[in-house]
Amino acid sequence: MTTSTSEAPEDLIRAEALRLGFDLCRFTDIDETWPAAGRLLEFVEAGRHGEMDWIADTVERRKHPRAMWSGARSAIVLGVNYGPDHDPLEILSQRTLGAISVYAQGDDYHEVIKARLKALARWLVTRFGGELKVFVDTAPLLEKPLAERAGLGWQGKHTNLVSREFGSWLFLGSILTTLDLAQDASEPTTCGTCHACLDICPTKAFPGPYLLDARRCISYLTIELKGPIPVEFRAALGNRIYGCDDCLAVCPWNKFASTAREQKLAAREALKAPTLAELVRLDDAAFRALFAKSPVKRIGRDRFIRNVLYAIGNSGDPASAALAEMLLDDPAAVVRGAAVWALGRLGVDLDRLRAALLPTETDASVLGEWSYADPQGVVAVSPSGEDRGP
Ligand code: B12
Ligand code: SF4
Ligand code: SF4
Repeated sequence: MTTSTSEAPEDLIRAEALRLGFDLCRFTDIDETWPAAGRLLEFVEAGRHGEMDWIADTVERRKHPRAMWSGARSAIVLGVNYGPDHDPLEILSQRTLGAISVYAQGDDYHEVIKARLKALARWLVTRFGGELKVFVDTAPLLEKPLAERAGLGWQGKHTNLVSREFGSWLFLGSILTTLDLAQDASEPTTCGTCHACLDICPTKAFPGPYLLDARRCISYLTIELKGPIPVEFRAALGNRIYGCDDCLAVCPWNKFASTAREQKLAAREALKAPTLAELVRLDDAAFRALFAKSPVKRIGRDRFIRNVLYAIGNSGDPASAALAEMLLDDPAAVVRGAAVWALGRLGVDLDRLRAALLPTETDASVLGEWSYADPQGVVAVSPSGEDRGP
C-alpha cells in the first residue's frame, strides 16, 4: 500500500477524473473476500433476480472482482451526480402524464460514463502503465459493494449507494487495474433508524432492510420484464412508465444533493412530463426518434407501449379509452393484452369489443386478458391499488 502525498498517483488520478467530469473518485484494493458474495448467492438462490438470467448465469464471476479478472489489484470507483432539478414524486399525482424515471430523462448514462472511463483509462496507461478494464453497469461486477468499500457512500436500506454529498442520485463506474493504489477509507452505513424508502415502495419490493426482491420492483417490471406485467402489480404502477424513483427520492440524504452538472444527463423537455395520449400513439419509427440516445430506447416500442397502456388504465381518464381501443389489434400481443386490461380498468363495456376481436385472437396471453376482464368491464383490481399483494 502506498502513502498519499500531494504528488501521489491517487491524487493525480483523482484530479484527472474530476477534470473529465466525474464527481467522485476513490480507490480500494480488492484482495480480501467480502460479504457481498454470500449476499449475491442468497439473492439468486431466492429467485429475487426474476427473469434476469444473466445475473444467475454469471454468478461465479460476479461474486468478486478477482473472480472476473484475476490480475486486478485495485479498483478506481467513480461517481457521476445525476441529481434532478425537480421533485420526481410530483408527477405521480398527475395521472394523464407519464412518469419516466430521472435516470432515463436525459442521454443514456452508459454512453456518457463509458466515454469518460475510456478517456481516463487512456490517460492512466500513458501516465502509469499497467493493464486495466473499464465497467459501467453491464459487466458481471457488483458495483455498489465496490463503491461502498471505496467510500463513495454506503448501501442504503433501498440497496442503492447513498452519498453524503449527492444523496441517492449517483451513477457508478469502475476501473479495475493491475496498479497497486492506496485504499481510501470505506463509509459506515448511515441509515440509522430511518425506513422511509422501505415504507414508500408502491409494490412492497423490500423483503427487509437492504434486501430487494427485483420481481416486485417497478424498475424491473417496466424495464426488464418482457411479457405482460403480473396483474397484481398493475394498479400500483400508477403512471410510472419507465423505472421508478420513489425509494431514491424520499431519502433524507438528498437534502445535500445538487442538480447534475452534466448537460447530457439533464432531463429533456419532451421527457419531463409527456402526456400518455401522445406516447400511446408512437409507432416504431416515432418511438426511436423520441428516444434516440435515451436508455428508454433499449426496451423497444412494444414493451414501452405496454407500460403506457397500464398507465392509461390507471389514469381514470375516460377520454383515453379511444386511444387504448385503437391498439386492440396491434401486431404485438403484449400491446393487445395491455389494451384489454386498460379498457377494463377504465370501466369500458368490453362486450362489443370482445365479440369483434375474440374470434380472431390466437395468443394465449391475450385470450387470458379477455377472460380475466369481467364482462361488465370491471377488472379484478381495486382502484386504490390496495390489492398490491402481500
Ligand atoms: C440488476 C440491477 C438492477 C435490478 C436489481 C436491483 C438491485 N437492487 O439489485 C433492477 C432492474 C430492479 C434495478 C433497478 C434500479 N437500478 Co439497477 N442495477 C442492476 C445492476 C446491473 C446489478 C445489481 C446487482 O448485482 N444486484 C444483485 C444484488 C445481489 O445486489 P445488491 O442490490 O447490491 O444486493 C446487496 C444487498 O442486498 C446487500 N445486503 C444484503 N443484506 C445486507 C445487510 C447489510 C447490513 C448491508 C449493508 C447490505 C446488505 O448485499 C447484496 C450484495 O451486495 C447494477 C450495476 C452493477 N453491475 O452493479 C445496476 C445499478 C445498481 N442500478 C442502478 C440504478 C440507478 C437503478 C434504479 C435507481 C433505476 C430506476 N430509477 O429505475 C433502480 C433502483 C431500484 C432499487 N431500489 O434497487 C445504479 C445504482 C447507483 C447507486 N447509487 O447505487 C447501478 C449501480 C448502475 C450504475 N452503474 O450506476 N437495477
Ligand atoms: S424503485 Fe420503486 S418499486 Fe423499486 S424498490 Fe424502489 S420504490 Fe420500490
Ligand atoms: S431513505 Fe432512509 S433508510 Fe432509506 S436509504 Fe435513505 S437514509 Fe437509508
